[in-house]
Amino acid sequence: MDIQIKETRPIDGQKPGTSGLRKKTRTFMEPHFLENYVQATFDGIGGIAGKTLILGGDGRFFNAQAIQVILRMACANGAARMVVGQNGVLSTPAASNLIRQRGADGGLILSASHNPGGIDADFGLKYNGPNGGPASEGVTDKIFERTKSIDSYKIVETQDADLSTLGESKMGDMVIEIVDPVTDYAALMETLIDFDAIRKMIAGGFRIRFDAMHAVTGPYAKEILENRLGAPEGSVVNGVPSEDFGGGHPDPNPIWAKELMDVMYGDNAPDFGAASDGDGDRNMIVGPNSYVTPSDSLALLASKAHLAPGYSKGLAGVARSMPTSGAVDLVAKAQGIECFETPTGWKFFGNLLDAGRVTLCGEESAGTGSDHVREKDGLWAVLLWLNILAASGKSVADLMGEMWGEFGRCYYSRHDYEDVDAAAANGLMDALRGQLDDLKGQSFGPLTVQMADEFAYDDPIDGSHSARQGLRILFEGGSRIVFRLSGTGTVGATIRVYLERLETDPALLTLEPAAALADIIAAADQIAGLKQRTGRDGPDVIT
Ligand code: VG1
Ligand code: CO
Repeated sequence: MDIQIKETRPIDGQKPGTSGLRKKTRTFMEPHFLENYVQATFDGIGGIAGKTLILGGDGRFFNAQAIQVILRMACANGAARMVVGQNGVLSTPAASNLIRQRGADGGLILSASHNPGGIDADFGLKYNGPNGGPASEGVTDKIFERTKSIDSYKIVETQDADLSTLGESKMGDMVIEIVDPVTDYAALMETLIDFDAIRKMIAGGFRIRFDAMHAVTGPYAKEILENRLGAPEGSVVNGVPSEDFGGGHPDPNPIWAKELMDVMYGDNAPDFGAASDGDGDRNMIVGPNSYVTPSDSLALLASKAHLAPGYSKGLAGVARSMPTSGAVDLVAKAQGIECFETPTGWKFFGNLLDAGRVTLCGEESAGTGSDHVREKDGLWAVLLWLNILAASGKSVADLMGEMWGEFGRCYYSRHDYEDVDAAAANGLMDALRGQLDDLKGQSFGPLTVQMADEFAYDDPIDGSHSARQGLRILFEGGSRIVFRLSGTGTVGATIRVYLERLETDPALLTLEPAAALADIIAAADQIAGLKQRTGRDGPDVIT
């Protein structure tokens, strides 16, 4: 096969963020943009000659085209085998599972996750290592370094591979194996979750509504919830994936999954509602009239996971990202297990999971997962919830009420200021960083600052150090504000403000979060000058 060496030059802005490289789709489609990044990835991981890689994406616009380019480059770079989801589709957790199950050398996942899709929206690409998890910072740094010096890439000229027919074919010496995206993932779920118990609950009239948001989980949810667990057809809605997610924003939160929220807060609501994001790694859980915050969901799953067969021996430990609420810490303390606080992004959980120190982990941004893969996993969280509901016979609201009664309730909210001028956002963070040392002892309304710092993380397994992971302000009594800049956006800067307060008074466990957090919200503005520096009246998105 004719291997071509194409000349190229470094392209600015190919630094991977929280979860791989995310850019406007049109940027990814510019000459050499994708090719440069793919070659830099191959070079950054020490070449792919003789290796087996998993390849698939969330099916958004440009997915199939990009897969063809990656296959031709993988062939030119000497890969032995590429295992590709049928039609180029794999959910992120399913890709992670395949890497592990096949003992592959790694994988490439094409996704911009919860960001909208389409030619005028977003695209993304990331590399996951042999453990199935997102590349560590050490590896992404190498990839980024390579993007700055790259002068050529390798590609073969050949016709497009057939991505639709299951089975093996060849491109030069490289084997291309097309696999069903759902089969292995569904089989894995059956080993962890009590499908019989859920089937019985559903047969008894328990109603589910799963909103796939026109994204990748549609076929997974239909197979598992409808075909295997017997939920009536139509329990999965928006279940046909589309290249632009039906023109929507495949982000499972009360704002973007409003359709589901309206049903769950309406008359005759189903017993359980859930949604997932573009690439299937996030989840939203909502009972009739009771939305569960992701931080609370993590805590609930940690407290009841033993009800599912895959976790019947209990948990080794748990981990949460720093901005995630402390609810799970309280559960871990009660169980006498370790609880780790990591920077934002799933890559930081990998070492702890690999070392067997934690079984469950999660983030406030609707990501929950366990050691069954090395990504967060939306449908898995939904199934674990269903298992817990079936085994306990309780409702979502009952479970949450009991948990708050036992540990107190961590009122929690995240305020996002999106597409802020980058200089203004950096100015805000720099000014705040400069003030941190002086904040201690200062009062803002009824709140007095106990401690303020910039979060840094020393990985307890490999000792690597990650600096500048968010500014946090702790108040006496345990309330907290965290400020950080998003690392997944594609335009301007997004400032995230995370607000949290633990309430233990039994009479005050059912307040509106906005009311419960009012003093903290006011303090955040006073301390950081959010309104003044962003020129906004308030956040663009509150979750
Ligand atoms: C966001 C979330 C973070 C999550 C990341 C990837 O990152 O806050 O918790 O791990 O997205 O999730 P950031 O840097 O924008 O805050 V996904 O589902 O987009 O892969
Ligand atoms: Co995602």
